[in-house]
Amino acid sequence: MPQSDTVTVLGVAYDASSSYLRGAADAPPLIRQAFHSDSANTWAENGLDIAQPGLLRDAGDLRPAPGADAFAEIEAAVGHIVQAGERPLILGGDHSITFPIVKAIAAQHPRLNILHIDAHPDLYDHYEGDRRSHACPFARIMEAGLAQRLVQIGIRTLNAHQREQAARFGVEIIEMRDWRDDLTFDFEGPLYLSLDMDGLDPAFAPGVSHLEPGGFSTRQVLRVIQSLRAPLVGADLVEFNPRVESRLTSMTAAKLVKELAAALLTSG
Ligand SMILES: [Mn+2]
Repeated sequence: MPQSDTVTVLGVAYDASSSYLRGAADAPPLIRQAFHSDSANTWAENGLDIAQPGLLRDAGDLRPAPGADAFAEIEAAVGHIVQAGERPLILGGDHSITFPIVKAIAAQHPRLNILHIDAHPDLYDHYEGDRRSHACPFARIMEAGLAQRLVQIGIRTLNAHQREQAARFGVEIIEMRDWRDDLTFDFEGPLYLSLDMDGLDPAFAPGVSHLEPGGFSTRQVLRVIQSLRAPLVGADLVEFNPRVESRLTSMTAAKLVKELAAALLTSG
């Protein structure tokens, strides 16, 4: 049974901090379309129909205007959701948006933990001179002291710089090559989950800008989401790039959104 307030879905149509390919800004409407597709139903695997009235609220898409301070707009929009006592489920957009999202959530939850699923640690101090790049959000989050713990899983692209950054910030990384399916995660206090679609293997989610083989199956990610043991206060799903592939990846993203919503509604 639901134990928390409403989950609010907000799309963030922003991909200007992508370092390689644009297109992630096109993702939110396609995820919604897949979610509402007649090919599937709205029941999560735990038996909760998340389309029941009152559980999900759709706040539409935020589409920062060129030249606007996109990060300030994102932080303000997520702040409104959190201050209303609702739990944000953000559909990206490139991964740079996680910094302003987490800023807004940490303002309400100062002892925040983060579980980050990704092929990449996104810990660059800057990427090609850009400190707001989608390769940097977790460096910004840790520098700002927004998380008491950051645990990263699915990682398979560490280089020397990012290993140094992880050591500097005390990031707990479980590299993909060390993954075991019986791992579980316990957190003291509120939890935020950031899900980069390229954490999955490209066989399961080919519609991403940075195809990185050797990742999770959809079922492995579902199991992580379904076995969280902490109060989940927010989540994002980012980096789906429909210009690379959309038919399979939009359905995979919609399935993950459904399970994330169920976890937000029922976790601790
Ligand atoms: Mn990534």
